[in-house]
Amino acid sequence: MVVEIEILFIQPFIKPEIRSAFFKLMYSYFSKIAFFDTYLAFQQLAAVTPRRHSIKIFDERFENINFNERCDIVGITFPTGFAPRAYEIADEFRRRGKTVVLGGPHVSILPEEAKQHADSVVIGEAELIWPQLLKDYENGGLKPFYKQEIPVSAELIPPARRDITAKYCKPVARVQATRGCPIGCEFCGVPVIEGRYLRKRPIENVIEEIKSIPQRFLIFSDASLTIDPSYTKSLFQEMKGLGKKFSCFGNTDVLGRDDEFLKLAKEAGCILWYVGFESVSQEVIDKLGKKTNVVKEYASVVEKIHEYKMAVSGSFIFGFDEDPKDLSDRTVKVMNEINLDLAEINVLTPFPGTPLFERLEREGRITIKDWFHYREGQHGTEVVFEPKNMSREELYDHYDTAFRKWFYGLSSIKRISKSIKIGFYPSLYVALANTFHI
Ligand code: B12
Ligand code: SF4
Repeated sequence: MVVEIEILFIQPFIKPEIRSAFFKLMYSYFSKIAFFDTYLAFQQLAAVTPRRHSIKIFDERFENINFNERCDIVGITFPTGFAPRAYEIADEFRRRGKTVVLGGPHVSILPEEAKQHADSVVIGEAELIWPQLLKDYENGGLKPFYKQEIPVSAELIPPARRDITAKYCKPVARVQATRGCPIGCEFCGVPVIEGRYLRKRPIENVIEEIKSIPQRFLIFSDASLTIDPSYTKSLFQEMKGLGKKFSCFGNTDVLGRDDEFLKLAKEAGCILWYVGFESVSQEVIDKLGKKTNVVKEYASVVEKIHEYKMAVSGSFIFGFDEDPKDLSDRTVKVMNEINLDLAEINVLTPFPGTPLFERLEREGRITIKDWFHYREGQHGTEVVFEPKNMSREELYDHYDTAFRKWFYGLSSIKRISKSIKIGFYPSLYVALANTFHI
């Protein structure tokens, strides 16, 4: 029997009633601008969904969920910080008799927790599992858990179906060429979720997909495009002439040294590199296992990327055991000295499944397990563990002080005006991101 399943995908955001007044204002007036892209998870699931089934989507960043929407299966994706909201949504749909399926980074680590709010839980990647789950549903044999035991081979990752999010009219699209990261930094979920082996999609598949994307602006969702420089160089070579502008994640070792890599990136249309600098202390870097980073080279890395007319967004984390007492002053000073165009400051967050979570749990230092606070610096962030050389309040204060020093006052304006030198698109992005703090 051929059955049409009505699928409703939901991307949860922050509970409407706990958004602060400022956030509500931001949400109602600016969210459509500030969040300029849609995410890949459901676009990938849509790509492997048989065409006879229908798909609708609610991204709670852009619209409220209609709990009366007609559907058979509700699929929800979320990272840890959004779990409480996701479970609330799941429970509500189940009360209304819908079948709820949960997937994504949080449930892949804690499937038993997720199962309390779902009819079925998908553990790991779903390109191969999702079609099987739909078949089982059609046949009345939905299983409680589905698990992708070994990572999906890169050749089997299909081009994402972006038509399912077309109603949001976003100017930027996401694309992914590789999955996995072998570096294994203690705090990071990527090696846990995508594995430590770098899987590379065939370049022709990525290029075909990019050609089919209507948006001119792209963001690569790859954890790092510098892990295999020769693969990425070939990808960039093929992107030349496609007329795209893009941003992507990369590490300091390659970006600080490989002129050919940077030249090809620029020619391919790269306007911005997101770089995980993490800390201005080499002791911290060594301890967390980020083998790519040498703190005294940070300034020359940024200079080199600027030389090729691309902007740099640096990411820093506050809360490591070896962090000094003058953490915020010292970090913001270095951020300014190395000439970053943009920055992201995060509070160290032990996401379940990471080596950091396991260590802090062993040491009895995790004090909050309400997942709502596992946000690294977004609205609702708290320090969820006992830091070593300062109190939780002092750590939060360092984060807050650094955030204010970096974003408020004249410093954003200075960065925006300085970035004019690196060209129209990079400086446009720098202006937008400094203004909206993204
Ligand atoms: C690109 C990216 C972003 C982008 C886009 C976010 C997004 N949700 O796609 C941006 C920059 C906006 C972002 C923001 C954040 N991110 Co982020 N991000 C990533 C990254 C590098 C890739 C995500 C991606 O696109 N993967 C490709 C897609 C196809 O894979 P996927 O989402 O896992 O989905 C697959 C499966 O999981 C499964 N699946 C997923 N959902 C569902 C649902 C159902 C129903 C089913 C059946 C299957 C299924 O099927 C998909 C296909 O195989 C990951 C690291 C990683 N490699 O996972 C971190 C990661 C997901 N992010 C993380 C975090 C913490 C955040 C932030 C909280 C950071 C912050 N301080 O703001 C926010 C949260 C925003 C949000 N609501 O998602 C953590 C999550 C850890 C955790 N346990 O929560 C990760 C793992 C990185 C890390 N630090 O360890 N992120
Ligand atoms: S290099 Fe980046 S993606 Fe890889 S483990 Fe470290 S933080 Fe995660």
